[in-house]
Amino acid sequence: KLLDDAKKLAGYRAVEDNVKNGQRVGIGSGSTVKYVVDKIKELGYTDCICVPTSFQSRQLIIEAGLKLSDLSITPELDITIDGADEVDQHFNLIKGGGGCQLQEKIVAHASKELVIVADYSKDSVEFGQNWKKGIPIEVHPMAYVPIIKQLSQAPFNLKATLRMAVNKAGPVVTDNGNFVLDATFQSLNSQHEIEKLNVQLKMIPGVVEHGLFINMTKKVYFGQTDGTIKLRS
Ligand code: DER
Repeated sequence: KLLDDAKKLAGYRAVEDNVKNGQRVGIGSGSTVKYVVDKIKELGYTDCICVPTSFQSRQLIIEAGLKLSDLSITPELDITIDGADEVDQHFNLIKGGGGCQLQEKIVAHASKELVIVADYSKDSVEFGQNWKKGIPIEVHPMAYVPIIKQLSQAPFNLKATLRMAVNKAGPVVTDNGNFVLDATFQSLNSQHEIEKLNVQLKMIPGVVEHGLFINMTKKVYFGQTDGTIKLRS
């Protein structure tokens, strides 16, 4: 309940502060973003044009009766509001807890601004301080075994495991038909190392996208348990 209220606080305030009726809005994925859509609807912003980042996000837009579009029709967005699994003091994000990182990063990249909404549990100083499940890496199914092997070696030294589904036999299959690896790391204690990894991961054939969102946002709303909001910007 406390956590949910914190998510709601962040989602509502981010919309109140940043969205105007008629804007082209990227809608992220996850549980916090649900409140973003609720607030857009509540404010009656029926002229907003909304682009989803997953089947879940698309359903939220449709069920709220908001205008649905896609990047083919609306290739440039004014703002994307999305959740995160962790945000460190340098605005490095770990995303992909919900397995939606590919479309989230594409839509964020197509936006003039990315605003993150999160509950207090995502608020970190050091990278990897709170989120211990590793970096989500979306991979083509044919290559997951060789990629796990390559990730275990230098220069990565990551322990990657295939994300298995809970309500389906076998691995999680993303909205794009790919698998997800969760890659835990010992220490990534410099911005330089994080930025290097951000690029190196994408160079591995078969890696489609990953959940490191580096230098993509400058504004994060953290909902607190006491009804307040902590804004990092
Ligand atoms: O998958 C993602 O990147 C989502 O944004 C997600 O990790 C945030 O999830 P939450 O809002 O349900 O905590």
